[in-house]
Amino acid sequence: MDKPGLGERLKKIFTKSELGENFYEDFEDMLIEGDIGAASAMDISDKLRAKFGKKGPLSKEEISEELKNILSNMVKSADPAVDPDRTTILMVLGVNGVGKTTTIAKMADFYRREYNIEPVLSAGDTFRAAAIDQLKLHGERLDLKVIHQQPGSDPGAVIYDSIESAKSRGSKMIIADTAGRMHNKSHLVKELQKIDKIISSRAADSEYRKILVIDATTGQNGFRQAEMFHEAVGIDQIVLTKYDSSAKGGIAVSISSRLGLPFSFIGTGEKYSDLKPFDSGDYIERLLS
Ligand SMILES: Nc1nc2c(ncn2[C@@H]2O[C@H](COP(=O)(O)OP(=O)(O)OP(=O)(O)O)[C@@H](O)[C@H]2O)c(=O)[nH]1
Ligand SMILES: [Mg+2]
Repeated sequence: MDKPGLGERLKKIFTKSELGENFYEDFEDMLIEGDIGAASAMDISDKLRAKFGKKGPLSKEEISEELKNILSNMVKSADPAVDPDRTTILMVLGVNGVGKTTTIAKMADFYRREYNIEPVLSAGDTFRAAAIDQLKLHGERLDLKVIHQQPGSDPGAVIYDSIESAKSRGSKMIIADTAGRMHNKSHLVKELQKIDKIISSRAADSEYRKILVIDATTGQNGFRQAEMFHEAVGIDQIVLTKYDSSAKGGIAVSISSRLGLPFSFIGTGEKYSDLKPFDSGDYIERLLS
């Protein structure tokens, strides 16, 4: 945490400028530095201006309160709840290194604890041998079945097998890993669309969710990732990871408000228990602290 959070910065600009044009300029800069993105920063600043424009001078507390209101209308959360009587298929997507495999293990642990289901883990990232081994290791630690094939094999086939295996074992959940890296972007998109088609064809009676993992430390790059994956396959829910390692983390604001995508979980560490259902109130509190 090398930089102060938004709350600290707000304090600074509040003591620096009167509530005039300068204030709003500094305010927008502050939001942008907090990874909220230029478009959303302007949007927030316009709303604040519309509320307080001619009034002034205001206290930091008043601004903070209104900022919380504005943000809570921009950041959407999705309930991660599942129906334990119906099969749920979670396809986990995201660029390399964002925390997909770790999040899969954490979600498996969460659903077992909360819903008493035994998820089948699917090693659909066949691009690297290490990715398969990593998921197998989590499976051993959690004592969960991991369906895998050789590195380089067809991820669609691995996930198909996983769905069949879950069916025969009576498991109500499949959580599938996917590769975040391919030879190039169009390869990746094509591959994901192919997997999506296979799952869709097997998911008639199931709840099928496409879960995108976004790393809170990657800044506005995260917005472009969300746009790319959403365009490729249509994202249902997002998990924000590494919120513990980011003093900024405003990325959820622009993704949620501009793409309309909700967040279902937030990751705050490397342990299995460091994953909580996303609470937009908590997220905003922390963002402004
Ligand atoms: N601090 C922190 N670290 C995390 C969190 N989630 C994941 N990590 C760490 O981030 C690193 C990458 O995680 P992985 O799960 O391997 O990421 P991935 O997206 O599967 O990566 P690839 O398979 O290489 O594409 C690991 O060292 C994880 O322990 C989190 O919420 N907080
Ligand atoms: Mg991985």
